[in-house]
Amino acid sequence: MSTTNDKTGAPARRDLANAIRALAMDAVQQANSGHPGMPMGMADIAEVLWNDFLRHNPANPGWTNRDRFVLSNGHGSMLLYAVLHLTGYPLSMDDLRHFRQLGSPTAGHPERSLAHGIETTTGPLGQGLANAVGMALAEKVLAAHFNQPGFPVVDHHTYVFLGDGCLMEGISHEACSLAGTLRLGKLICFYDHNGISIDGHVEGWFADDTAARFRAYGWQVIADVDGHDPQAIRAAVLAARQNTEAPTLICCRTIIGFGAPNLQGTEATHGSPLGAAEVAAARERLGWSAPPFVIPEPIRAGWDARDRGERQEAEWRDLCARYAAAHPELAREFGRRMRGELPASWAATAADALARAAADQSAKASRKASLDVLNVIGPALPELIGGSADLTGSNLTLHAASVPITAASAAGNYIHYGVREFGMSAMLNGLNLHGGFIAYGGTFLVFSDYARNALRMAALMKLGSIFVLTHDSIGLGEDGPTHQPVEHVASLQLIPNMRVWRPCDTAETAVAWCDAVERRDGPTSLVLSRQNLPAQPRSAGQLAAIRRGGYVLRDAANPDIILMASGSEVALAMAAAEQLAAAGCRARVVSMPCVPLFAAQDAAWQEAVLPAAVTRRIAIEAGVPDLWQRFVGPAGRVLGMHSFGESAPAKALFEHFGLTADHVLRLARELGAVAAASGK
Ligand SMILES: Cc1ncc(C[n+]2csc(CCOP(=O)(O)OP(=O)(O)O)c2C)c(N)n1
Repeated sequence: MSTTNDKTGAPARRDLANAIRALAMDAVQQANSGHPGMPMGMADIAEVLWNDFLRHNPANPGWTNRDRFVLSNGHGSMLLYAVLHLTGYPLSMDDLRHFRQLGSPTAGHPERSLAHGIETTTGPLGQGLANAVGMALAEKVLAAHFNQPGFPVVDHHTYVFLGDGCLMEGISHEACSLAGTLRLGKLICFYDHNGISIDGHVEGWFADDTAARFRAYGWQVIADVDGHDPQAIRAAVLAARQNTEAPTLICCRTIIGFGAPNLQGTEATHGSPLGAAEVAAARERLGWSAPPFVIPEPIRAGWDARDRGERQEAEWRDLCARYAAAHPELAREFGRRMRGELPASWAATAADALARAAADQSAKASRKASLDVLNVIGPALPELIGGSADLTGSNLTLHAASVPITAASAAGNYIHYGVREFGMSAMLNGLNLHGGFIAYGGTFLVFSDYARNALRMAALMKLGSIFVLTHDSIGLGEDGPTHQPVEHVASLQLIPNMRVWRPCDTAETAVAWCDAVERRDGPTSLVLSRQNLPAQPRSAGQLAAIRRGGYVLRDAANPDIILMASGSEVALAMAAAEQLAAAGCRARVVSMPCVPLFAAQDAAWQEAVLPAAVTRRIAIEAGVPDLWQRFVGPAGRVLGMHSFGESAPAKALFEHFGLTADHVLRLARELGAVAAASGK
């Protein structure tokens, strides 16, 4: 390599950084696809952060007290893969050679894989940053829950790389504004201020005074740092760590594609291979003589973090052992929380919540039923951390044991997120990614659109985030069509691995909550009503069957017709079944609070609930009809919404849109169910 910079003969810092540049150029070239510019531009920053500051153990990527590192500008994934490989994570050179290939852990954008040291899935710009805000908040709250004088068992930083794109995205405002307000002092972000995005030089579309913007949020800003000067970067990180009262943004001036002699500083390096000639020229310019995918031994040794990581973790384990001796109960609880195990009492808590819900025969909004359940499970689940995007009184997310988290006190379990649905949802994901928490947050169902990509990312990452989505339909009434979801339940169902519950009463709401808490490999959307819903009578067997997602709520031997519904429309189906019975028609009512769960049941259950022989079927939902078609079949009908709602009292709206028992009766007659019954 070109130089050594000290008497020890250790490689110069620039040479260490060039290992990232070479790997990025070569992997992108090999894949003929990818983004070399950012890794080449941020390589010097990564070298300083990873070699001088980051506390992590490549042999145990999931070490509880590791620093978290988030690559929010995820298109620069090769930077992350390179440093993980170089520092000693189980990410092999072969994996780097297979960048962007099927089955390789080196996907186009980083995909969460703790085994490889990838903390979160990034790529949708800005969202990694918001995840990181959630992680930094998790650290602060956990520290408040568990640290004792002389025992800082929770004590780590959260570092983020981000670019112009992340800062242009609105979610960066939501998350960073709250991070400043909550004084997340151990969050340290590096802004890759290279002046370039895909369309070229950003002045024409991004001329903010970013430093002033972040100072206004209450951040410490270290402006104008030369992102290619290790000493300047080091000094900035030291200053960032000094300030524990405010998050820090380090604005680093960098050159995108640094080292590519003809293309650096231009958008040409952003997202395409440099080409063989330019790669060769860059090697020359950088003084990097090793062939592709070869790391000279001194460079490899300069990066290897395994010994340091083992030592750091061992020190922490020693601290934990002393903590366990001094505070045995806290230590046990800390271990449980970080392993993600529910308390031993959970089964009893869940049974209690369900028993109370089943005994409650009062008519109740399911959002209120949800609060009742939270009042039972909340005090028994210290890992449950809630919040709302400024709709606490509407979402009913604040339970009796909720304690708000403030800038001054992190020893709570409730976050007033403010009007920031997307930021909140991505922060929920960050809280869940960090570990130690089961995070939920509320907003109106209709605003799940604002948050949608974070819900999608929760599903993609298999996170147990819980989204409390109230005001589920035209049933919210007077606020009108801007607030009345029509397509949202169906559209959430379309997200793979998203479990949507739309309970019809208190008992189903209790089951939905318990299922959401227990489900740790995917998110749940709890869709809840504003208006009161009557309690439905159930046998013990029916109560147990709620967990199947779809079950017979009102039976009739040899049914002439099946009515099926979810949420508020179950009561309507029950009323219609009564009226049909009066006309001699035997109607079965199927409650379907969780379609994906029902769809996952075995064929025998599905046949028992929806016998193929009964082809007269009507589904009722105050939403778009499309997704019910699969259950009603070609001969069935769906009574749903075909337009946006209107502003009026709920009762008037159900009538206006034909969501009535009379209408169900009419359809049943059209299907011949009543005639068939009288012919028996
Ligand atoms: C939400 C979102 N919108 C659009 C994109 C597509 N995209 C990827 S990188 C990029 C430009 C980012 O510019 P910058 O952050 O300055 O990255 P750099 O060019 O410095 O690598 C865009 C628009 C994306 N990944 N995520």
